[in-house]
Amino acid sequence: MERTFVMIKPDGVQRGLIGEIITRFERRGLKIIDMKFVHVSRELAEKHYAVHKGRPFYDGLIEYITSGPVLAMVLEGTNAITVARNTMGATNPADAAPGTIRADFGIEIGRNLVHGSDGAETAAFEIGLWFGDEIPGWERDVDRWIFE
Ligand code: IDP
Ligand code: MG
Repeated sequence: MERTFVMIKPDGVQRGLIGEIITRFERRGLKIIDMKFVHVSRELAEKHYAVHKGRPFYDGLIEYITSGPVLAMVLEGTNAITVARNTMGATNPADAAPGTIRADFGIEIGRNLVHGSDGAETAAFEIGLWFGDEIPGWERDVDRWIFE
C-alpha cells in the first residue's frame, strides 16, 4: 500500500482548520500512519523545499513554512500520493477545483494550506526527512470496506 507525506501548513493551523482538513483525508479512506505537530526550523524547511531553491518565491516560502507550527502526517492507501494531491487541489487555490481543500479554504498560492508529496521518490524522501525510517503500520478493521 502506498504512503505519502502530507502537511497542514501554518495558515491551516492558525486558522483552526486542522480538523476540517484531516477529516477530508480520513473520510476518503486514507489511513493515518503517523502524525505530529512541528515547529519547523529553517534547516528542515530548506531541506524540504530544496528543489525550489533559487525560485523567486523561495524566500517567502521558507518564511511562510517556518512562521508557525505545522501538522505533519504520513497517510497510506491505494494511490495515496495522487489521491492526497487530488483532495488538496491545484497549487494555486484560484485554479483549484471546488470541493478541494485549497479551493474551499484558500485564495492565494502563497497561503495554500497544505503540502503533499508529488511522487514516489519525493514521498520516500519527505517521510524519511520528517519521520525517519521504519514507521510501523496498523490494522484498521474497516479496511476491507475501503480497499478491494
Ligand atoms: P505543490 O505544493 O502543489 O507541490 P510546488 O510547485 O511544489 O506546489 O510549490 C511548493 C509551494 O511553494 C506551493 O505549495 C506554494 O506554497 C509555494 N509556491 C509555489 N509557487 C508559488 C508562487 O508563485 N508564489 C508564492 N508561493 C508559491
Ligand atoms: Mg511540490
